[in-house]
Amino acid sequence: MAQAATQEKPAAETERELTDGFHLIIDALKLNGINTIYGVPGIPITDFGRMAQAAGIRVISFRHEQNAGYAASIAGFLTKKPGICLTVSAPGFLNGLTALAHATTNCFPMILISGSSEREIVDLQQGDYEEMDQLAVAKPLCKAAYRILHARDIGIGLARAIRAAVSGRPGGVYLDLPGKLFGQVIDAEAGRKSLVKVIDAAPAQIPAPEAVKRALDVLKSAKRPLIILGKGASYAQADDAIRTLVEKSGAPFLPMSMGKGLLPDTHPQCAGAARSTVLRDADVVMLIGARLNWLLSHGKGKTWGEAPKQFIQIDIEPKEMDSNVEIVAPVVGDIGSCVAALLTAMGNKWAAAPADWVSAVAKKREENVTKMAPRLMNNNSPMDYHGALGVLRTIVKERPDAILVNEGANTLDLARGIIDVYQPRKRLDVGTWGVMGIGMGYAIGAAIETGKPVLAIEGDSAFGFSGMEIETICRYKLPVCVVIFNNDGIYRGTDVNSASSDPATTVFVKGSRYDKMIEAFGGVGANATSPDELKRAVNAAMDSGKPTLINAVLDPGAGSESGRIGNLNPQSALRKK
Ligand code: OXT
Ligand code: ADP
Ligand code: MG
Repeated sequence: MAQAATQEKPAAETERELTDGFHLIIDALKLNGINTIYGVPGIPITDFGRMAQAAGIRVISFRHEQNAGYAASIAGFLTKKPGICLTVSAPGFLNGLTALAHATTNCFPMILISGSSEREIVDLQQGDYEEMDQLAVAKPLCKAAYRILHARDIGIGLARAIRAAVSGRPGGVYLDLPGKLFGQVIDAEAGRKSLVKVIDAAPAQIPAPEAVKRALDVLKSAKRPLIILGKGASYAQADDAIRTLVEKSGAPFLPMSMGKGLLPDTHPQCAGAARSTVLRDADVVMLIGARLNWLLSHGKGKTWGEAPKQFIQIDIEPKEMDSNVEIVAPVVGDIGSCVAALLTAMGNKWAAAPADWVSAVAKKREENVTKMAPRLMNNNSPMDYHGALGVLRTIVKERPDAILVNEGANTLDLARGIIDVYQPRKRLDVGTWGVMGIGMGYAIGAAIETGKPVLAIEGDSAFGFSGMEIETICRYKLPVCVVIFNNDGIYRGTDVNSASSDPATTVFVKGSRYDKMIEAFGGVGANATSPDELKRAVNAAMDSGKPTLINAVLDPGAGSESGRIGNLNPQSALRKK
């Protein structure tokens, strides 16, 4: 707080306590329990970052705003509070915008706060430093976008941003702070009074009793019920109630990628290893926090088989219902309230799912698990995916508390199936867009927010999108172990360009040693050429908690085009067979 001190003013006024935009934003964040900011400094927010740090907010400074944004987005997912990303104007803002759009797409609460240039110059397009109408650019890519022009509106502006991010379906919010705002001075008492502590930011949304009854009537009629648990169910933090519902229903459950761990993948009702079977044969499907988008083949077509299906859907967003196929029993509300209402209405006499269906699914699951088991034991050098993932699977089993971050194509798809997850919100990955680049941002966000060790399993291409942040990991001494599945390229390292001396579009420098990169910043590097070496290196990293990067040498021929989603690649009708 500053004291007004101008000789011309009367005495009463000179003693008036003043505050400014810088301090009001910091006070407003703290008042609302926001204690961490992820960002990159520069004009006009450098001093703001310094002051926030001095005021006790943790300010994590990145090398690129996109990674700071991904960290903020996953902080939102993990904590149910908006993750904050702070950037400079135009280019920094645009770098952060991908992550904001990603947060919106994935239903994670996040606020992108960007400094911006002088409004008068921007609006007349007179060429200011980093000129851009950021508010207009952000609007289509987030839930809400606000600009604060006056220091007295900071409290209300931040309250609006918080509410928009976390209430209803969570998502990204943009908050535009023109450079001039930070230095605006107002009376400190008036400033204090203008701040808003948001009460009940994400109010419970209780489902209608008739919707609950309708859903249970449909579920009761099922001969082959299935429950699908999506990342909305993980986000909801209604873990015990969800587990009770699944167990009471007796139905097989299928976790989506980030729904894994709500119930352990080793749970007897888990149908993760019988995915095709349950999607094809189920007659009633209850979706909890999962959309019928591309990841579930839109609820129709070959994946879902010929047998007629009835869908029950639990979601906070009413417009999600009937988005792809008819939902016969929509239950609109927050998952915690919906599941609690379902459990109450089920009572104590609920008949568990038919035994023949449950045992048919279990049989299929055991067949698949047994078929896979020997492949996970191989000690090939160079490694294949199964050999490498076999040892990582055991390490995660022994350390269920660790958070797994995962991206790539084959590295992603095979790790998702092979590595069992035992606790909620322990698997973080590419999400709804299948985006490469979340890796190091997620790893940093997860380590900062939870204090738990992080194991990031990265394709060599995927890692490249955020690789520079290993310096950030070393700088903040975070317990992150990065394992790079190095098969010399995107999908594989064996493509050849026969038209010129340029390398093929999907291959990288052969035999790269990514482990050397982290050594430049004082971290631990290791090169692993066999599953045994990989196991030793990862265990050492997880025991020490030191920032570590392991270059896991994979056979360049291992892997298939686009992993498990090669079918989505358009084919040229003119391509020679
Ligand atoms: O039931 P069936 O018989 O069908 O069997 C299933 C399960 O039952 C069974 N299963 C098991 N069996 C035994 N034991 C266990 N425990 C078990 N668990 C499961 O296994 C099968 C398969 O199960 P799954 O995986 O559950 O089922 P399925 O059918 O695959 O599920 C369908 C999907 C759609 C739900 C699933 O596939 C999925 O979630 N997919 C997500 C895919 C995704 O998002 N991919 C990322 C994008 S790919 C591509 O776009 C890439 N790019 C382009 C790019 C991107 N993305 N972003 C940006 C910003 N720029 C560019 C790039 C550049 S990937 C990429 C880099 C790739 O190279 P890297 O070097 O990084 O990686 P590598 O490939 O490793 O080289
Ligand atoms: P997945 O990719 O795991 O299938 P999606 O991202 O497609 O999951 O779906 C998540 C769904 O969860 C979204 O439709 C979102 O509206 C919903 N959701 C998120 N949080 C809650 C909540 N607290 N209560 C109810 N629904 C929620
Ligand atoms: Mg690769």
